[in-house]
Amino acid sequence: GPVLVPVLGDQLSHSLASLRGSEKADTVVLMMEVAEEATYVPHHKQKLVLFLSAMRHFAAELAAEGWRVDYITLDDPANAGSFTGEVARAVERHNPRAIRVVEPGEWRVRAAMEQWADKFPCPVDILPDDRFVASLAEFRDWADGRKALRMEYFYREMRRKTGLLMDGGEPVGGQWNYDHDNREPPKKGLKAPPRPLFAPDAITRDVIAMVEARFPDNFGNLASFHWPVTAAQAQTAADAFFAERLADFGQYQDAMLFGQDDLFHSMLSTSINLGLLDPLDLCRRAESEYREGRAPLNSVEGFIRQLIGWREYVRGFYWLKMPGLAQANELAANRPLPAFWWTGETDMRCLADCVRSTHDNAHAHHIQRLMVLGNFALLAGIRPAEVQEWFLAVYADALEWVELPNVAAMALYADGGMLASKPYAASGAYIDRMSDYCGKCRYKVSAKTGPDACPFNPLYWDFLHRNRPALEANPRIGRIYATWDRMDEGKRADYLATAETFLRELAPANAEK
Ligand code: FAD
Ligand code: DLZ
Ligand code: SF4
Repeated sequence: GPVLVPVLGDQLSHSLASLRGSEKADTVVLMMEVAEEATYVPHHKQKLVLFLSAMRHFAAELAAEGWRVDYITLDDPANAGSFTGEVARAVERHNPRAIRVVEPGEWRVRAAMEQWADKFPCPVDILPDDRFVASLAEFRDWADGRKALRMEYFYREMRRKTGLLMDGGEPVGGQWNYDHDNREPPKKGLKAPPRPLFAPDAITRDVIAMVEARFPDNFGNLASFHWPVTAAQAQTAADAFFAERLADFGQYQDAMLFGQDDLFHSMLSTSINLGLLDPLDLCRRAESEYREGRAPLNSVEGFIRQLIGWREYVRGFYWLKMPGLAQANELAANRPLPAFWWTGETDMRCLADCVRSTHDNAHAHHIQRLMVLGNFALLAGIRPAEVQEWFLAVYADALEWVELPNVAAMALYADGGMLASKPYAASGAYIDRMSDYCGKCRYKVSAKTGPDACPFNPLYWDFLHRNRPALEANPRIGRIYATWDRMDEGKRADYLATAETFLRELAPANAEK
């Protein structure tokens, strides 16, 4: 029989290792829409449409190139409902002499895939996913014997390996990292150019109808679906980013403005994570924007660092720390996820705007995820497992390998500081400095305690007080306790009482999705 090549929903790259090593005449490409992937978390409707539509477009492209594609739709009455079940059916149909597949992005799927060799009568070859700069073995070697795994040092290795922004052995401009230039508050009246939107074509409209029919109660809005679903559309999106937004990307990377959901971000994460864009190619293009004088070094270095630094690093971290990372809860946080994370019904204007953007776009930008949503969950002590599930469900770019390290380790400090040297905890002043959220908020960011106080203010101190045994010894945070200890006792009691009142009144989400 032929070689069976299963291609998963985040493997939509024509250069995929399993396709590169195969002969068209001798191969059946298997693509599977399965209930298990559609329901393992309650995905945002746009995320469901994005994956399924992009899969259908990719299958059509492969067929047009002459590949034999066996495509199973979600509403096929014979659908077995899981990758393993569908591969079993395909083995019956095609009697393959071998199965060749690229390793999956998620641990859950890897565990299932490792059973295939025993289940099926033919050999199963699981190939490394070489769409990353660092192999998993390379990351393990780098991590081996290190006490803390700081992204910055790994990033320098990736700069040397790729030669990106290098002048010989030295970093361009003399420094590795220009992040200190990338923390500008937004200027009054700042407005980013709009990004290209991709209207749903017939394939996407079919998927939209299917998702509305099968998942009517999932979170999210489909009227505003306009993600790129093909490599060509993703290139158009990338072109627009390089031409119109890269130059300001660095400066306003941490800025937040009410109702401006994209600002100067690339909005390319969905396309990169699905495999429609090659991250290394994007980095080379960004570098040439710098070399040709069209974008400043801080923007270009920042963009490249997100891709060959953070993105590569969190992937290595995920595979190093799984399966424990999914259960990690170093700070023993035990509060249920609040209902407003789904409804957006809160007087906290920053959070309401972030939940609204998440609902409307299946996207929020990094600082909204980290310093508004993540910071709130950290300070309020929300259960990591519930926060993780929410992030995995609601963002169109969420695959567990990238979501989990960002949520558990970066935002919630649930790993106890392997990734971050201290918790990203901040009071309302940080959000006020970096955004225009606070002016029209029903809470006062300058009020520290009492019913009008910005909840981030008392929650900040409540968090530090509650977690003192775990955090006091941290040299980067210990001195904050000196400030706390110097406050008079009445003030400290007011902080704790204000936090307690706020937390008591937080309605939990229960089973509501
Ligand atoms: P840009 O700001 O334009 O950045 C460029 C690219 O760099 C992104 O497309 C992305 O591929 C990469 N990148 C940037 N930051 C990170 C990071 N911290 N980790 C990995 N890659 C990064 N990113 C995801 O792709 N999927 C997730 O599920 C996800 N969950 C997150 C959860 C939390 C709590 C936090 C703090 C961050 C999360 N991120 C996640 C990282 C980051 O927020 C998104 O990649 C980014 O907002 C995507 O928008 P963009 O393409 O406009 O990014
Ligand atoms: C996210 C997702 C969804 C919603 N549906 C599918 C699907 O039906 N078929 C598929 O191949 N992939 C889907 N995906 C992406 C997978 O969850 C992703 O490829 C794996 O989790 C990676 O290990
Ligand atoms: Fe958010 Fe506090 Fe500002 Fe309101 S005052 S927008 S709750 S940071």
